[in-house]
Amino acid sequence: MKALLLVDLQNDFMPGGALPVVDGDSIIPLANWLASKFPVVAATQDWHPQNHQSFAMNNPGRLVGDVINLNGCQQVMWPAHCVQGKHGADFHPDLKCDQLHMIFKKGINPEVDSYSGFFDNNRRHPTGLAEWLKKKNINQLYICGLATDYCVKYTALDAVALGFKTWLIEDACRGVDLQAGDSARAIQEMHNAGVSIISSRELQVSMA
Ligand code: VGL
Ligand code: ZN
Repeated sequence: MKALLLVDLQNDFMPGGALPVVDGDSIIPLANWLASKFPVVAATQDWHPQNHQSFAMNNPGRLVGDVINLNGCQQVMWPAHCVQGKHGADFHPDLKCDQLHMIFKKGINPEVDSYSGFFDNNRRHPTGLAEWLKKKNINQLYICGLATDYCVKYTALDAVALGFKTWLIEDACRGVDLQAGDSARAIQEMHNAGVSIISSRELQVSMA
């Protein structure tokens, strides 16, 4: 059984948002089309409390882009983003949320970030996504969304590690690219770990 996972299609990751991904909004129509083609569709939602320790503003003296040690994890300092209940944490207004069967919130613990849709970065706390997919007999997972080099990457790496046959729908993702080339390197890393990289066109052909 196949499922589609839409990663973090939220206002703050769109142009004009707090942590904007270039062209992030351009994948929304594709995400809506993909969601209409899959029998099972889930989404992740970055969902931080105001005092989240991944925010530079909560670490005096730290600037956005700095890397700190946060409770044993390497942590990039981000602008405050996806704060629970705020507009920035909402899904893009054009995303057809009626096509989502389940939403998994992550990054709720202020002391640890959660890039992956499956676990906190310290891998101690599952979000429930793996259980939910297994209960639905999903063994093939197609992933797209934002951002290629962070939440999409870690979600895909966890998916293969958990035994799902995993695809990255490459043209339905966009990256942050703090360093030039980060997204391309992330895709290579996913490929090396066993994630199949496909385009939405190839997927469309294979589904026809
Ligand atoms: C993300 C940085 C911080 C993402 C979330 O969705 O890729 N990146 N929080
Ligand atoms: Zn975040």
